[in-house]
Parts: sequence; C-alpha cells; structure tokens
Amino acid sequence: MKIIIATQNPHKVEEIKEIAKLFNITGVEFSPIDKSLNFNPIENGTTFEENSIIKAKEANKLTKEYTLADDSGLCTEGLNGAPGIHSARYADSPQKRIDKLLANLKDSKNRKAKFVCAMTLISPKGEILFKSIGECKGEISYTQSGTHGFGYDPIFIVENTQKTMADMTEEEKNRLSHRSLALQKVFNYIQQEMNLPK
Ligand code: ITT
Repeated sequence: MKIIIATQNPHKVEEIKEIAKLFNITGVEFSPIDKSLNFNPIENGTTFEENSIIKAKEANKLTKEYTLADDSGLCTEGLNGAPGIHSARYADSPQKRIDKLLANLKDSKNRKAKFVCAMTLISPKGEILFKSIGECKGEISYTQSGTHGFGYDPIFIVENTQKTMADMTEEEKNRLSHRSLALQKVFNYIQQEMNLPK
C-alpha cells in the first residue's frame, strides 16, 4: 500500500518514515508528494484538524492516491496557545521564530507548552478514513539547546525529561513526539481496518 505524505516540509517526511521503521510497520510505503504537482494548499482552517483535512484533500485531488497529512505546531500557555496553528509562519525563519517566542515569553513564569499534531488519512476516492491527534507536553526553556530535529525543538523541554527535543536522538524523539503518537493511531487503523500484516 502506498501513502502519499501531504507536506512540503521534508523534516516531517523523514520523521514519518523513521517512525514507521521504529514501529516495524510493514506493507506501507510512504512517499512525499511529487514536487512537480505544485502542492500548495490554502491552510485557512481554524484548528490543526481542519488544516490537516485541507492538506490531505488537496494532495488527494492531485494524486488520486491514499494521502496522509500532518498539521502540527507548538501551543504555549503563557501566550494563550500561540503560536499554535500559526507556528510555521510565526516569523520568517526557524531561528527568528525561536527568538520571537523566547522574547514574547520573556516575562512569563508560565512556560508550559505542548506540541500538537493532527493527522488525516484519505482514500483514493477522497473519503476521510481516519483522523488522529497526538500531543506531547513540556515547557519552553529560557535558552536553546541541542542540534537534532527541526523547528522549535531546541526550546521545547519534554515533560519528565531534562532534555529539549533537539537534545534527543532521532529515535528518542520518535518514540514520544506528538507526530509519533498521532501516527501510531493511524498505524493501528491501517492494520486493523485495512487488513495489512501486523
Ligand atoms: P506543511 O504544511 O507543508 O506540512 P509546515 O512546516 O508549514 O509544512 P505546519 O503548517 O503543520 O507545517 O506547521 C508546523 C510547524 O510547527 C513547523 O514548521 C514547526 O515550526 C512547528 N513544528 C511542528 N512539529 C514540530 C516538531 O516535531 N519539532 C519542532 N517544531 C515543530
């Protein structure tokens, strides 16, 4: 079974492939959407879930294959949920996004935060087959640390660890991340409902 990953973010593609390997998922081949298809969905939903549906549907329109979309982001309590669904557009570069978030939280004692990932799986006919949400709790550090991962990983300390996500190895992150938790539910659905090998 082939599933097209409906994203323009190469880090997500890598992580989804690695998570599938980590959990020994067989019978599913994940492929990034072909660049020549000019996949450029208008993410005007008001929730992670709505945006993941928009992306999966747009990729299905272009490919007529099974498609899986991931809409994700970082929500902080101190900023009433920001950057949230605007995480990718919070500032112009990954470093500027980190700097802006640390600056905006400078006077906040409430550093609690969570990464959220909403996934939607769509059939070749365009039906929504399955939706899932994964969340990873933690807090925002005062300075950045670590070189692994992407995005806000260097300033997100994972709950019950002393490490930012960027301090973690790829495998450590992929066992507990919001993306992994959402994807594990998708794997369960595929294995149980689509008669793929366990
Ligand atoms: P697509 O829409 O094409 O999938 P995108 O990167 O724009 O790619 P989103 O709209 O879902 O994706 O925005 C997700 C942003 O949230 C991402 O760019 C990062 O800034 C942040 N983010 C999501 N997951 C993350 C993770 O595992 N580690 C660090 N930052 C993450």
